Amino acid sequence: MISSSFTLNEIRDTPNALKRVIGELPRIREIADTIVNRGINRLFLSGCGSSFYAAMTGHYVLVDTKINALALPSSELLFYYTDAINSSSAVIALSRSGRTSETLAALRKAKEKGALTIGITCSKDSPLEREAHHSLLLSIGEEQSIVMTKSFSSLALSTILLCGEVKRSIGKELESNWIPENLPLAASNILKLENKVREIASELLDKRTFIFLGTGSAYPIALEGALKLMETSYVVTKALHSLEFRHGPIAAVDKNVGLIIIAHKGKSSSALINLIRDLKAQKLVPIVISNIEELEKDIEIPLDVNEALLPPVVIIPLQLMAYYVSTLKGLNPDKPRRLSKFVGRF
Ligand code: F1P
Repeated sequence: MISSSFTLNEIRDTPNALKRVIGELPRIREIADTIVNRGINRLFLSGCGSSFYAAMTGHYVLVDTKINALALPSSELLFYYTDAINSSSAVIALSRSGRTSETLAALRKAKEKGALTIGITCSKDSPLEREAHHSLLLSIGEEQSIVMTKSFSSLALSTILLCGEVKRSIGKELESNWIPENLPLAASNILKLENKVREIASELLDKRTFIFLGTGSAYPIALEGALKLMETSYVVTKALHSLEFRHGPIAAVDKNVGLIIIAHKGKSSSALINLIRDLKAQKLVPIVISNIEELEKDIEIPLDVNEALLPPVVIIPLQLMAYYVSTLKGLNPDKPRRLSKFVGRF
């Protein structure tokens, strides 16, 4: 096992990164007002890999508004949606490096089509920061890790906050449980569960496949959790909308498959409680990560806020799980095979 890992240290630095992002609220409000004052009616949220999943987390904030928000991988936006982009559109492009080829190409195309472009990045003076009409630079400290950790939480939180501020700017009240200030402390508390997560990981080493389930804002977390495990531990993983699991995939599950449910307290709580009860009745024992009081949990999320705000914190135990499955298998998550920090050509 490796003794000191920058990937692990950067996961542990997430509370500080989240504080930094919350400190950017004045700038986030400015950008949100620009979007609203321009009369934007269509918002494309895009990125690649983890940045795409971070972009997805923003989408859930705007579903009950007149703004049509759609999250897409940058390549899909570029290849299939450019005809839908015009001067009433805004493209919010996320990229830790600010250098990913498809993301830059989509941004450039969107500019050509007259869209308002917003870049969210952790990399100062990157092409994304320079070329977007407006950019939000997240100064969370250099992330050495190849797989995204605190940068994922930071990109997700900034996107969620930006979409929340867009909502506020169009005159919609944010719910009383919209309390982003509670996230850094919750992230610190989750990190105290590291030993428990390590124990859980140690019981997963013989699994050949993993299925991650999530509804609403937990779905991008299921996707990102599945990606983290694949990137660090080289196992095949799949993420599904939780209730979709019963529509076919359940047939493929046996003792070689690890099943993980991310259950956010919110609109689908009662359906998730029923789902988990039904799975247990069929002798399927999922690992449950949740803040729903009524559920028996393997990892309890100590945070009771609007479910759209949960992703930046809920991803932490999944990152730790990926880290420990990897190291307990004798792999090195600091050096994932074939991966580089960004993909610069397509
Ligand atoms: C995005 C990304 C990462 C992934 C891999 C390659 O980079 O896809 O999510 O882990 O290392 O790059 P970026 O556009 O956010 O810099």
